[in-house]
Amino acid sequence: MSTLRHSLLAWTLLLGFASCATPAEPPQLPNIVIIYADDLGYGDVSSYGATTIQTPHIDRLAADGLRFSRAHAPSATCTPSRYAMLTGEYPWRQRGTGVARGNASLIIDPNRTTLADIMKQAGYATGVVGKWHLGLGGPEGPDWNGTITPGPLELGFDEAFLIPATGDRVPTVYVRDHLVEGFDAADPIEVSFDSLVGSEPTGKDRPDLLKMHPSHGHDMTIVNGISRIGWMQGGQAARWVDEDMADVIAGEAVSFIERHQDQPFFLYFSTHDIHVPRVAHNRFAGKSGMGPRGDVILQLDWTVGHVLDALDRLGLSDNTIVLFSSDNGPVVDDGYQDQAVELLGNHTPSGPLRGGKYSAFEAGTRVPFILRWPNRVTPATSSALVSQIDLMASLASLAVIPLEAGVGPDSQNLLPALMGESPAGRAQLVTQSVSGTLALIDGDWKYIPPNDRPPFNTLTATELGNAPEPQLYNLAEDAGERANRAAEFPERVASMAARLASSADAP
Ligand code: NG6
Ligand code: CA
Repeated sequence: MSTLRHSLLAWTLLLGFASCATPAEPPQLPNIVIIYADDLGYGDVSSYGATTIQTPHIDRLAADGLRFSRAHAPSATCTPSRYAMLTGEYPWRQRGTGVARGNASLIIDPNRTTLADIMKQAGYATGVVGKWHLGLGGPEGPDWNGTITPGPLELGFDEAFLIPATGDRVPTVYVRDHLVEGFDAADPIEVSFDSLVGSEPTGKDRPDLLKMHPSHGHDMTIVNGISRIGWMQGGQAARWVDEDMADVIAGEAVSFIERHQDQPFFLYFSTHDIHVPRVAHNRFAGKSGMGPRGDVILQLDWTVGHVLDALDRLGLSDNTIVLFSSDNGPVVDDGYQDQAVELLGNHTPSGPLRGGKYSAFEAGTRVPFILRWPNRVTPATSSALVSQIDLMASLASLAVIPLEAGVGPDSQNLLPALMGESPAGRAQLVTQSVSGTLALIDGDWKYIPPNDRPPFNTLTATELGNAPEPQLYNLAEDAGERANRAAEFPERVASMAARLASSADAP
């Protein structure tokens, strides 16, 4: 409460100085809705150049807001990107921030100040809906049959409705606040990522029971005709139906907005789409002509439209920041035979960029990023270099909440860039690939240090960006990272290598 008063006082003082008058009321802080898509590539939406698929609702955001061409997820996979966005700390500074198992413990220390804590301090109602994938529970992991804590409610969120890990990982149940939604004590849930539990069929043994077959991995317990990563038994009544998931979580997101429409609210709405398994509702199945991957892009676009319509209906659009982005770049075959490769046609999920999900090349982390706030932000495009890791310091600045020392150590206040008031973003940014390769972007230049890790993942057909020699690209001339300039610019290579090494040592 005292921090809330502090924030309001700061606003009053700020406005008093700015207008030389004493405003009766501080202006109401904008609501904030982050719509965080999963595995959506730079080239997967029509406002970023896709032509074979149309995303009119996402495009509506872009037309009415700021569309960034050089915005990055912190990492090329989900868990580390989300860790960094919520903590403002580069994920590679902390062990255990790689892709989390479905029964992982909470990987963010509840004593840390998170983005949600900052928003709460500023007086916001805070909620998270959708994919979590940051682990749940203490060191022994989540108690699916009891109180699941700590989790988002211990990290500054007032409310949570979660897909605990991913759609392709067990347990295939939703968690509301501290409990499995629809839990029945007579049918307890058991989960393992080490060995079979219970007697339910697996994709490995009973492929005849599958409606979607794995292409690699994903051959354990079958739920809703789809085999998953990990084994589970029990919780039958609580299990989700993949086809209904977009409707369920979009409904939860709108419900949160409706219930908090009279106060500033902060909603982190994290979609399952377009992650595997790609199982669209009947309204979208077969509609894209590109198979399930295209269909779930249409479903994601509907989801965005559903939220925007709710804001319009409630009269909230003008003073709500809607930020749309993705947790990492695109992948076509991510482990299920869903015809994504066969039906891709001319569509290029990574747009003009090289690589994809998992990669150190640009398409691993450079993602769509659109910010709409009609009351303040003039529609435009921006080429400022920004990262989702910067939301913490930037939104803290917007809400006039000072960050204490050590909080959000890698987050930079880029509010002027995010508001379209300055063309300048970060001077430099470190990105992370699934292999752990760190790359440094400095202005127009990108440096990937030499390493012996695999250059290519044959299962996902991804160029991982690893090479035994140093790589240096000029992104302004060569966004597709084709011409390695390292031999021409040895001094730049040496200086970027030194800076990358020192940033890896200390914040
Ligand atoms: C990989 C999975 C992939 C996906 C990824 C995490 C296999 C063979 N592949 O291990 O399907 O789940 O993890 O994706 O199991 S993320 O977007 O949540 O980071
Ligand atoms: Ca992802």
